[in-house]
Amino acid sequence: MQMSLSNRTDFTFVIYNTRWHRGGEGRYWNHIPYPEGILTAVLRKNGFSVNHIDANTNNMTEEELYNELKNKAGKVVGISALSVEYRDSVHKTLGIIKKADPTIKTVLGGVYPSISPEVAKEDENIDFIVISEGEERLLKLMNAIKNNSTFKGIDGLHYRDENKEWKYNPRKAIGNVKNLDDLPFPDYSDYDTKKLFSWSQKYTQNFQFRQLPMTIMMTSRGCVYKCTYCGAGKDGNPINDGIKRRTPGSIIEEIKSLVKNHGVREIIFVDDSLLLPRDRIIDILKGITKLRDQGYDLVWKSNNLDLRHIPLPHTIKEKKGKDDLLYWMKQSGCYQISISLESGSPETFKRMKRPTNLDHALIRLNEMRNYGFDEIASNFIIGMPGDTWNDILTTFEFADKITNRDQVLDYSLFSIATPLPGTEMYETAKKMEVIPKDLKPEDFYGFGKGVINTDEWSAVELQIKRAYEWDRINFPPNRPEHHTKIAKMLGITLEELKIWRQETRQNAGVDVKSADKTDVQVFGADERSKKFFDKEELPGLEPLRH
Ligand code: B12
Ligand code: SF4
Repeated sequence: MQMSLSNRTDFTFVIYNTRWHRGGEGRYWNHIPYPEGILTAVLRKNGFSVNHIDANTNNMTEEELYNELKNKAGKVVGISALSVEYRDSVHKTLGIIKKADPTIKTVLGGVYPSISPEVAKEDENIDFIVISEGEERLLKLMNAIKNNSTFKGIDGLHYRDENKEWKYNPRKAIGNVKNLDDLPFPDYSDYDTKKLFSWSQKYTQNFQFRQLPMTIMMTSRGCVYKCTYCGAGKDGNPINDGIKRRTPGSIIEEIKSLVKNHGVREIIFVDDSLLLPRDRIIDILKGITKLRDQGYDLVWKSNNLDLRHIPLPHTIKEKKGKDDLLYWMKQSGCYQISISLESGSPETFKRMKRPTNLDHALIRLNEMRNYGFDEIASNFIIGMPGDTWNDILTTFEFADKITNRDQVLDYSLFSIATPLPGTEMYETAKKMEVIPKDLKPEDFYGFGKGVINTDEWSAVELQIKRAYEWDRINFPPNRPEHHTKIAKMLGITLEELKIWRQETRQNAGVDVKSADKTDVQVFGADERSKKFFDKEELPGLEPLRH
């Protein structure tokens, strides 16, 4: 039954079911409604009513979402979308929303529509696209809809005029959120966070947890670097909207509220450059250490720490002092390090515009071991436009050396360079004519499938090489204990690891079904999740240390 317009909620956030990707082939992604939470808090603070429909956590079918929308959808429905290659779940969801009620106004925001609005705009089920930071823009949009006034003054907004033609109000050069400390903390009150924060996602170290419940936080926005393969690196890009950082005090307050309201015991920081400037991060880590000393049972990690920001040992003035970053990381409960070394070839680093000194990298990795970090993973990218086959081999050699000879790295992940729209690499690949002229968004598949072909090497060769090198470097037969360690980091059994490796080799890293079907560990299927699910009380300040 449809609600009458008068008592309808003003705004509904829908989280799409990531399993709808590629006609239901997979792949599931754990989605914490962090942007949705912040935007909800902003809207509620300004008097708008908001509700949420989470098709992902609740693994809804299309029909279930349709029925849920019939019952709950507000006058305006919004979706947050991350990456262009996962857009089909987004567009499917938009279709269901309009089918449930064509009078609903739909608004799309997030990285995908911000970088690729032209792709998103092809969907006739979208009414508005908000580019870049949404806090002020969404509020202005909601006020304009409520007051039936013009959209012309809202920068960074794509909207349709009375003839259904798309119009765009150019985005101000630098985003409109001036001070991140002014933003409210994310509002998760519509969610059963005991469930939402107690998932684990197999086959990725990023979504394995030491303690549940867990959640994500971003303490700063923007990145100081200009890597050619990354959307955040390109000047003027909507996801490069100036560098903004929250103060340590506000971050500690947010952590306290997450513990108090949701029993959070683990945090993943998702900043692009968490470790800069050093004073700020050390103050944050001292704050977390203090909370732990007071009995807060907290650990943390980050999905991507920049190795270049770890101080070289000889530069530390005072051990355990203000500049001893690794000491404070350890003290504050950081238990796993994910970095992006990206290459082993000096020539590739130039192409990436990513200045890296590999001797220093080795010193830093050794130092991490000295401080007791025993779960260190690194990303590598192979096959940049302009790379020679030797550059590619050099990267594998380097990864092998630091993993198996020096044993300062525990797990190496290799991605095939993918020229995503909005990156400098995309422009270069077009100029060099190493990607098809009519490259379509659906050609982006993930980072196991190449789209670049050069005179020297082909995408298929890279796929095969990547699959076999990943297997060789990470799983040498003479280090069985290492296999066990990686399986533990990825939250899988040795049997699952065996099948995954086999499937990766046999399919050259593409269409690897076992790793794509990560939704089997729905909440409660995982023993650690179950532990909290079965409990009536949130774990709160239980003094459990790991
Ligand atoms: C955390 C994260 C993830 C998490 C998701 C976390 C979660 N919510 O549970 C996980 C691990 C699942 C993930 C997965 C992937 N990710 Co990711 N991820 C990020 C990361 C590091 C932070 C995102 C975040 O939370 N930002 C904080 C919030 C507050 O910012 P925001 O999302 O931009 O939201 C603001 C605005 O965009 C806007 N907004 C957002 N939503 C909405 C909605 C409405 C209605 C409105 C009006 C406004 C609005 O307002 C918000 C507040 O200002 C970004 C890097 C980055 N700097 O953004 C990469 C990033 C988004 N990921 C990226 C990629 C490539 C992926 C994967 C494809 C990785 C892979 N190997 O397959 C998958 C795709 C998943 C998918 N379904 O699309 C790329 C996307 C590049 C591109 N051009 O498409 C990014 C940009 C990293 C990078 N620099 O390359 N990711
Ligand atoms: S890859 Fe990382 S360091 Fe490079 S521009 Fe992107 S976010 Fe910054």
